[in-house]
Amino acid sequence: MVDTEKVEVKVPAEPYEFAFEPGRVALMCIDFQRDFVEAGGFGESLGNDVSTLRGSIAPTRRVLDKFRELGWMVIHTREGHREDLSDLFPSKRDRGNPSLRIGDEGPMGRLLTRGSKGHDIIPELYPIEGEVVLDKPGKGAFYGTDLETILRANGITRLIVTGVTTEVCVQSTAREANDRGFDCLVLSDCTGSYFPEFYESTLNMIKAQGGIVGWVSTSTDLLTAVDAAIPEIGASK
Ligand code: C5J
Repeated sequence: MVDTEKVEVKVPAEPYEFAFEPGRVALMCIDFQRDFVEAGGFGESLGNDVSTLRGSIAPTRRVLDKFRELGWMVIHTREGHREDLSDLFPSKRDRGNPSLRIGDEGPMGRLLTRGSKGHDIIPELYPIEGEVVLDKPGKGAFYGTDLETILRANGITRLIVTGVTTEVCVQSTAREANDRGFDCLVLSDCTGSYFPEFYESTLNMIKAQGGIVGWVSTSTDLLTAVDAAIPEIGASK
């Protein structure tokens, strides 16, 4: 009988291997919302080409499926605001003087407003029962939420990070996690940006200086490492 706590999944990563124990890891799916990923949403209203994000969906789905199969923790986040916008700073609403602002009516309902179609998670990665769905008013998933409590209550110390956009909510969350003592592995093919140069720079920044913010790998390397560890994990189930 193998003790699951002693099983280690060893993922090839940069700047060096990222190892985790199954019971201490959670998958973060950050802001895979229609508002960022689909036409007619908040991202497009800011003038972005949202098609640049879509490549991250299928690899994330493969990782999500594996976490579901193994019963490992999954956390989905959604950036957005209360219907009365009482948690929306004027600076955030007005910045850039866009044609449509947060809370305004768009083709998928009110932009980045809880309860609207655009605020919800895309069907491809839609949460299932038992997965945490965390609504957040800011970019980082720790700001103004109970994420830290949830992670600590569940013994989680390491995060597998996916989501959009790389340099905004993904990076903010990885930095917040790092400052709180959580280790983050960002999967490069499971994140996307409207700006290719920001995508590259962000991943380089995260893994620079010996992993000053975290580690970077790919979904394939993660899944191969998990599958290599599965005979042991399976034996202990
Ligand atoms: C943005 C996010 N880009 N989820 N939010 O405003 O990255």
